[in-house]
Amino acid sequence: MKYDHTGMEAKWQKQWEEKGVFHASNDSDKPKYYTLIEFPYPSGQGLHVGHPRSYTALDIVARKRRLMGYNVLYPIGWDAFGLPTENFAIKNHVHPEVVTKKNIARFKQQLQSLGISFDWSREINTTDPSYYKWTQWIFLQLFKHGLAYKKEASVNWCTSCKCVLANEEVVNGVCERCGSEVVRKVKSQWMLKITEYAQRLIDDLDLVDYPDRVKAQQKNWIGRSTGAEVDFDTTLGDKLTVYTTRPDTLFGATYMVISPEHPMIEKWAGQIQNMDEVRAYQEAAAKKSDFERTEVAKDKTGVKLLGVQAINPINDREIPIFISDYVLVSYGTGAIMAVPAHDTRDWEFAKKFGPPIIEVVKGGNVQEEAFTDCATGIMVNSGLLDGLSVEEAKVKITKWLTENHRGRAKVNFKLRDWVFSRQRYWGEPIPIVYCEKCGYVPLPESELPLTLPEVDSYEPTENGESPLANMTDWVNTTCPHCGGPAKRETDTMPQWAGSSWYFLRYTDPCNDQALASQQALEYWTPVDWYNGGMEHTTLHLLYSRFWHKFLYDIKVVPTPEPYAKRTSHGMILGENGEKMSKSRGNVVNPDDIVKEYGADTMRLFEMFIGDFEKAAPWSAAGIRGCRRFVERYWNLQDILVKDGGIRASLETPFHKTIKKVGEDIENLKFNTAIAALMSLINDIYDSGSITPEELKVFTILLNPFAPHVTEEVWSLNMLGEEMVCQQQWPAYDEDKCKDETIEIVVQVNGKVRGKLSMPADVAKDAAVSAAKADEKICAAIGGKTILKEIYVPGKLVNLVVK
Ligand code: ANZ
Ligand code: ZN
Repeated sequence: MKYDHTGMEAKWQKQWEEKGVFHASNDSDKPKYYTLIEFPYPSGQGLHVGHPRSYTALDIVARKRRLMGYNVLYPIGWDAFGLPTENFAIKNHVHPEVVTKKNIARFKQQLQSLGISFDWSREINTTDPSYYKWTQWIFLQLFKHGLAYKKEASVNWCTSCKCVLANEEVVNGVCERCGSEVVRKVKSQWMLKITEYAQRLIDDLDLVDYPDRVKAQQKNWIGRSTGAEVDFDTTLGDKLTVYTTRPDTLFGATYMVISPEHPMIEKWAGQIQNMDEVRAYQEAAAKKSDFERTEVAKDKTGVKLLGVQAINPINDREIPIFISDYVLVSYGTGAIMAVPAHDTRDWEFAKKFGPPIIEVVKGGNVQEEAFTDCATGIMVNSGLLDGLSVEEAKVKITKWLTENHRGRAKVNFKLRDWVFSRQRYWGEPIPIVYCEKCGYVPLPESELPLTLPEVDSYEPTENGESPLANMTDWVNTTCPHCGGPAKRETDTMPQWAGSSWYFLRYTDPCNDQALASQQALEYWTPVDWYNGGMEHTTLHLLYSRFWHKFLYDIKVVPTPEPYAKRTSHGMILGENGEKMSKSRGNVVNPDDIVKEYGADTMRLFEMFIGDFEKAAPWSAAGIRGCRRFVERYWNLQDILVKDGGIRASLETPFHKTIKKVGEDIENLKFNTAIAALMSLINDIYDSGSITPEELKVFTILLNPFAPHVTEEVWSLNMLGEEMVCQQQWPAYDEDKCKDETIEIVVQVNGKVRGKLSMPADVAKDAAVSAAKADEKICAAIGGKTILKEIYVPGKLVNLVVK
């Protein structure tokens, strides 16, 4: 019988679902295991061949865990709010909900055709009011704990999406989503105080098993630094405070720079003599992104404030104050002391604008080659600090500043609070009303979910307000506090809201009393193994850790960290090695592959394509190779004998393969696991036949990778009761993993004279006697006297003769 995947795959998919074999139980005596992949955004393009790489990998883990006797939760859902759907809706005049439904149906059908063992009974959808009710509920808790607040902020504004972006969504100065220019704009925004958790988000990385590169990226993004705040008096009487990581260089601070948005500029507007020039500069700076402003390479610009000077507290010298866009308002205090001898950007600025450059660390000058090593230098031109090392000087100056009330030690973080509002329709409404008398008032929890109203147009308004702002019926409401007239918040939550807690909902997806029951959370969390993209490291992964820590603090979840283990897959590229995209014409549609070769082949190929953690190009030849492997497996049925266990000649290859496949799966080495199965099948064909027991073990080992064909072979040949996916993962015997006989090289006076087959654990005496008894070796010795017998265990015997 020829292998034909058509029909076979759909048949098994139907049976699995009908029998609910992949449905996790919330009431089980088995140990639990929670595997998770990042749930997809159901875009209009359908599934990409990149999606199954992650899904298949964890499917293999999930299926293996079930075979090992675990109660496994491997859930799936839809992260369905977001801009692409909204933009499609605007363009085609259909409701985003309709678009979303259609896209989900397509994704679901595609995913099911791959035979991933998702628990479809727990499917969730972030745009479902019964889901976003709890997203809104978490927002209210954040608000009640002072972690959600509204603020006039200078934000990233995408000129094309007409929408605010978080810092994390701005990549190389452009919108992460659409690639358009991002400018700064002052807007009143809802913010979440992720900064309050900055230290814990760093510290608790010690509690989890994440790849080093993921931990490093999160730490860099949070950007903890230690230094000091220093207060500078000014000639206008006001104080200007700076943040510096190098307080030791205070004697070299020959000017100050404040950001163009610094509030002191308005206060001083009457006294600053060149205010026109200042205003022009402010306007130009507002049009630039933080990325452009802080680029080291860029030409420095700025304006000196005429009519005011600062006073360096360490030597009472008057120094000029500039505004320049390389100082950001959002970091530290928005003001710096500039030390041109030891900071590259200050040096470039001083070269152009003239303030003196005073060296204070010998061996740490910007122009010296050893500059990067400046922290190893010795202090000079620095009064009380002269002769000290940089580290000693930092301690001494910080003490001096503190004692003289001119400053204090300070820890700073690069991480900013999370801009949490979007001026869009297709997102969770923020459950807050504004009352003239009472201010921002939370909706009573009993009024959740606050559902999206039906609107006719989804376009953002001309002034950048959300389309909801035009829905006066919906907007005008009464204040839950005083009963007076009030207005609803018209901004909605960002794309990242629903995904910040979705893994909790899977544990108890239909609960309408709580986001999930205490019991379900106790049993299932934390997630045991979470695989996702590196691109989410400083977005979703960080956001969800923050929400989880907050939920832990208010005793909603039982653990401080959401995910015990995180892994990350590489991208699948086009055949030409470039990122797959329509414009490059190198997109592969998974539907075509499944149709032509079958899901089992597709899955095997996606796992065989290369190192799981690295990018790998698609290969049509690779697909055909995997298809041949499936056919070879199928054809084992032609050489199947009536009965028998694992034959002695195949015992070692079988035990070795069981061990290798099991270990490789745990270590993300799916490609070498498949290679081991390919090698075992060669050994089987070499032997000319296969016994039922051998076919049974091989089938179970292959099942997580190729679940359909293995079920078919299992049932056709009646290899056991129930389905393969309900069997037990085979055990191996360490002793039987060793090759039984090995080749030992025999030398006479260092010259190879023969190779002998011996037991793997042969001892010296036996090895030497066997060598001496061999005819060829005897001839080589030729009756001479043996002076020395050398044995290298498992490798060689050398006889020294004379
Ligand atoms: C004096 C100095 C001398 C500095 C020196 C550095 C080297 P990290 O490590 O990233 O935290 N800085 C402070 N606030 C800033 C802002 N709002 N915009 C731009 N730059 C700012 O960087 C801290 C250093 O970056 C601070 O230490 C300050 O320059 C600058 F040899 O102060 B330093
Ligand atoms: Zn009120």
